[in-house]
Amino acid sequence: MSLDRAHALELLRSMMRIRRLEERAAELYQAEKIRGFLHLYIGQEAVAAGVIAALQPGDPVVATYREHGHALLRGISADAVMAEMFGKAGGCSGGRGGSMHLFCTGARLYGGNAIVGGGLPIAAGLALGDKMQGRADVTAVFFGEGSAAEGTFSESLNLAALWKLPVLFVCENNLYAMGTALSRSQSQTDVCVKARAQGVPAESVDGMDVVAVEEAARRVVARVRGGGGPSFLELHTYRFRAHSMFDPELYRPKAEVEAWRKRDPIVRFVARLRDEGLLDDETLRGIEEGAAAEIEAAVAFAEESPWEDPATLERHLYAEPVTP
Ligand SMILES: Cc1ncc(C[n+]2csc(CCOP(=O)(O)OP(=O)(O)O)c2C)c(N)n1
Repeated sequence: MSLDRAHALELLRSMMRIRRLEERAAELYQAEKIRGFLHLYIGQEAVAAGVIAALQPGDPVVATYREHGHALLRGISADAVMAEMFGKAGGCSGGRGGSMHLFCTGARLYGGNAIVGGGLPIAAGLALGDKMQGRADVTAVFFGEGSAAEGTFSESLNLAALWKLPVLFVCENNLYAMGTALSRSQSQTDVCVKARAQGVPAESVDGMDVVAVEEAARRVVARVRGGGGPSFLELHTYRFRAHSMFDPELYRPKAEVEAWRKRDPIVRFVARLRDEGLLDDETLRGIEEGAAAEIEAAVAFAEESPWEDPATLERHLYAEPVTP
């Protein structure tokens, strides 16, 4: 397929913004500026970039704890994402959520969810709400293959299929759930078979190829938006870094990591764009520098953002009193 240059560069820019954000987050974690848990997305950028490019700006997005990139591409500013990772008041969740709980109803990003499989019923609920209120939105929910072992997986797919809910299920299959390969925890290792068993049409795509991801997502999103009921995409991808910053990575061979690194979605896309004469050195440098400047500004914003006031610590724990 021939690529539209402006759009292709936008996809590249999306992936590079995520990569830069994540690389800086890793450094800031080592520097103890970001505390708690931190799960990096490096290697998987083509999935968020390709799928979100196929959505409308108002479509709800639900993600897991590996969601910094999804939040950024859904329109939450790098400032608000970074400040949230710092636990500062300027963060998109007011500093109360941290890395795993980026949230913004204005952008229709409904998490950032720490519970494996926890986003699936939230997505079904959002889609039910949209359908009942006559909105033509498509909810995209991103989750790992580890979620396919959870009860919420079959429950949510079942209801979505039964009620023809407008949900796009996006399984980011990076082969490991923490240190557990799929075949060690699930008798059925083909997640598409599991999805089809619940009546949801499913297909597998190369998740390291942003163009293939976007093409597949556009096709199925159109069907979902047209009232065809839910769809399921399995994206074969890989995280180049550890599960979280605490993971010694004893469960996978270094050669495997190296083999997947050769399929880096950014390096691969840059090579393709060069081959097709769509990218020159200067444009590439411009995109890299733009991403770096955006993230540096976000770090400065997070540094300067105040801590939340301890006097308000109980806010959001209890319902605010309603005066009649
Ligand atoms: C219900 C539940 N069980 C266990 C955990 C601990 N846990 C955190 S991440 C994770 C692995 C999830 O793997 P996967 O869904 O494949 O996503 P990935 O981390 O690969 O993106 C587990 C078991 C949890 N957070 N929630």
